[in-house]
Amino acid sequence: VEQINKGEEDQGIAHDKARTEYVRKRKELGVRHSADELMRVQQCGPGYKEVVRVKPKGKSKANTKSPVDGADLDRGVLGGLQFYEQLQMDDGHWPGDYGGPMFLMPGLIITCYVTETMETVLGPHRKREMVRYLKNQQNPDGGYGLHIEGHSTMFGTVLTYVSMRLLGMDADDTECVRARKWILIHGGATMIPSWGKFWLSVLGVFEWDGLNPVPPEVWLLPYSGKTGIGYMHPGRFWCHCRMVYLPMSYIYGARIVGKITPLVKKMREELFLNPYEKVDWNKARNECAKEDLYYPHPVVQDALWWTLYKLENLLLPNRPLAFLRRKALKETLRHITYEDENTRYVCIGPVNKVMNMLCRWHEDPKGDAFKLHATRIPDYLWVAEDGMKMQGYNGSQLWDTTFAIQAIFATGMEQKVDQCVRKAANYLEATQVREDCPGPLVEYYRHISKGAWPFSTRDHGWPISDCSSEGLKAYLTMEPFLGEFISDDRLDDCVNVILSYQNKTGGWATYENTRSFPQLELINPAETFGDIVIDYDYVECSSACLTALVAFIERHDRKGWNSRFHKSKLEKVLADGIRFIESIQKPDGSWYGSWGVCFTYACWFGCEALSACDKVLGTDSQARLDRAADFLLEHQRPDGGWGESYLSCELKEYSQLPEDEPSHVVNTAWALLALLKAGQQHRDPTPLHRAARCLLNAQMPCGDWPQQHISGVFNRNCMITYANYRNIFPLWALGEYKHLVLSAGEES
Ligand code: LAN
Repeated sequence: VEQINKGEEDQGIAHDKARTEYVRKRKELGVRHSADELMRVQQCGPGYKEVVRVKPKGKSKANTKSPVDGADLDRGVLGGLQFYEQLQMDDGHWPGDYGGPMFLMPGLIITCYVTETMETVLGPHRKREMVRYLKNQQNPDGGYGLHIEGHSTMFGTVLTYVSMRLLGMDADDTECVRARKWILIHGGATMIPSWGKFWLSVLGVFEWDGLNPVPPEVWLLPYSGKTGIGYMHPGRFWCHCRMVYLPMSYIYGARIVGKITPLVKKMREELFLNPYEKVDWNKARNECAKEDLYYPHPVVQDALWWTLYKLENLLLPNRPLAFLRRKALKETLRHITYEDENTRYVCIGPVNKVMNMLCRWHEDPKGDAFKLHATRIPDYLWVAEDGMKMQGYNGSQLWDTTFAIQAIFATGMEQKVDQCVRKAANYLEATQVREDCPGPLVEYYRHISKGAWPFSTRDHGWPISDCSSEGLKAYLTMEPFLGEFISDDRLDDCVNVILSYQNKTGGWATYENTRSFPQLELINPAETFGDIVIDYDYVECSSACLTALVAFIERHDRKGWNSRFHKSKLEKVLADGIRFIESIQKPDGSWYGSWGVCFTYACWFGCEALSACDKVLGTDSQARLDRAADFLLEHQRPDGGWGESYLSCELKEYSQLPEDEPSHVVNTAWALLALLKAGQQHRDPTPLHRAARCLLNAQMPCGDWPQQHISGVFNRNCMITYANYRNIFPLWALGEYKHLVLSAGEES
């Protein structure tokens, strides 16, 4: 026992040390914020005017105590609406850049290279734009980050280097020389994290021996919770983790490697400190650059990999357990095929998309599956002013549309953009998932989907708790204006999905219920990501579900109850849910956000949930709301806005943007929305006036708002762009401000 305790203590200390070192390094490197110009408006609708951001002339001062002038406010809101209306697509959604991560496109490029489809799948024009993007994203020190705003990492730099070479750049091109220098100074490519080792092995510039095992045999383990081991079955993992390790284990198990071309041989010489033949692959298995280390492996994990590494010898062709490997490859391919067919070859995300494509090529290079995969590559590509990138998903279409709808109605000017509203309704209606995946669902570890809304498109179709909820809320917001256009039955289906998602804790996770224990995080092999192994409860998801149920109850109360679900049942769900939200409110009144930057985002969700449940259940939440408001007010900036750095997400403490930068319109809007929900207008409206003024001051003459720092995040450490947020949230917040503050003023 003493030994175990000591082991855990050492492990804890090692972890803490690595973290401290990481934080120190982070600060020392300074934060590189990509220039506004690089991130500027991507969407050009008819009438879009390029407007240079100049310091606004004669704008009103942030520090006056008076409310914003009503006419100014109306002008800003209407201008914002009319601008945003122009960006809408005919099918009713708003397209937008969903880039940010830098580790995605290399997977695509390597897959195309290995499958010899660089010219057919990508072609000269895309390749040229991809080169432009990679050149644009280089950090001043020559390296590349995990995401566009991040400090240089081995993961970003090596994968980008390899991509540039595969896209046709010469080793002597300036960008390559500088990137290579960064790599060699920081220890060479053996220091790349495990996901990078994986891609390099596929390409043939790394040896599979230098990678910790990803055995497909784990898919043959029993799933049942009755056997303790069942809780480690990958079917219990967070779906993104599961769907990445699924094809990864197939590719690892089958040891897929592309042709060793002259270019590959050159890269073997370019990336390492030693000659390739002299690299110590066994040592390389556990190496990782400290710039990349967000989640250092606990000792137990290294022990586990060591054991599996030894076992691997028995599983290779012509060894005693080769039959097991064959069986496991067959089983994983069955699941890969299921995922392909049930997402119409879009796949759940950009990582498994290209890995699945590689697996299906390996299965049959001339087969239909591989061709169908190739046709859905463009779904992930986006060309912007900085070049062509691979997005973090096949887009955020449905998600943005639900928020856009709620924002438009918050302004009270929906009649002025009538056509736009109707088109958005059309997208919402068309995107609801109408059927479950083919059964038996448990055999494929899938949750129900019937009635849910996905994050992007109906073809993608994976159901998500908060997308379903925001979809339902958007519908209920529009119904009084447009009349019924989704049947009661379909709304009930959606509620059914939402209820099915509630965990025993009372909270809600993302795509599925939580299926195992947080201790499973000990075997998270991805050094760059935190909390990826199981699906956890989140304040964002829980709040969206609660507020959707409240809106649903209110609708039926208004129209006469006509639902499969009893009100009392829903109230019980709300009571459990709000207790969960309360339980994760921090002592300082805030919540930590997992999918947006960060405390401002989460406080908005927290306050929405408390205030909505208070209305229905009388939970007496005012003291909690006041605490959340106090937290936000503490971080209001001199210009009246909020500017939260993405470092909040990594460090889990509120981090301000540098003082000399203007506040961020999206953070400001979230904070303003949260404060309004918390009832700040009844305590002291001055901070609200200042925030509203800050938003109006930042608006550009064409009605757009500037694209500032990146607003989205996943897995604690990687950032992702939500281009639509800069339009949606200022409109929403100004709309609510107008109703709650100005009308209150008029009444009094
Ligand atoms: C998303 C995008 C949407 C997001 C919200 C709906 C906003 C959130 O409230 C719940 C989580 C979810 C669904 C989410 C989870 C993680 C995703 C899928 C992403 C951020 C988009 C990209 C990211 C995915 C994991 C990226 C691929 C990288 C891996 C490490 C597999």
